[in-house]
Amino acid sequence: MKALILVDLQNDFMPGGALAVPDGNAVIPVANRLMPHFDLVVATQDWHPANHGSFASQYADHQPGDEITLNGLPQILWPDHCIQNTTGAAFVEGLDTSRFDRVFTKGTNREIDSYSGFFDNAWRRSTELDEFLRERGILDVFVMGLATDYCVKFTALDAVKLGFQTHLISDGCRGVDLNPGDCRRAVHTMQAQGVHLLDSGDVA
Ligand code: VGL
Ligand code: ZN
Repeated sequence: MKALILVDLQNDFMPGGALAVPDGNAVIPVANRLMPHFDLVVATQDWHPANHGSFASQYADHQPGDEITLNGLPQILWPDHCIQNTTGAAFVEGLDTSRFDRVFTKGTNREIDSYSGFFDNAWRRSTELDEFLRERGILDVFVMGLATDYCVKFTALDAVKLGFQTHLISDGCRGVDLNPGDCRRAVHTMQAQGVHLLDSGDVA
């Protein structure tokens, strides 16, 4: 059984959004085309309280892009994004959300960020995505979405650690590249840890 994991296909990550991922909108048609080919489709949704600790606006002396320590963990500071119940946090219009079997929200605790769809950044709290997939007999997960160098990367790496055969749909991902080369390095790291790369055309 195969699951498609759609990572953070939300307005704030689209061009013009609060944390725009260059060309992020290009992956929406890929998601729509792929969904009918999977046994299960799950989506992650970045879902922050307005005072989230990853927001640069929470600190008088910091800007987006700065790195701080948040409760003992390194944390990059971001513009305010994906605030719960705002348009920015909503799934992109045109994305066929009727095909989602379930949505997993993350980043809801202001004290810790959550890039992976499975766990927070300290691996303390699970979203229960792992159990959800296992209970349904999923052995293979296919990951795509935004952003390659953050939420896609950590979702795929956790999937490998949890024992899923993990596939990255390359043309279904776009990244932030805060430092040039971040996306390329993220893909290398994923491959080195056992993630298989493929194109959406190889799936369907
Ligand atoms: C993401 C930075 C902050 C992502 C979410 O979806 O990759 N990146 N929050
Ligand atoms: Zn976030």
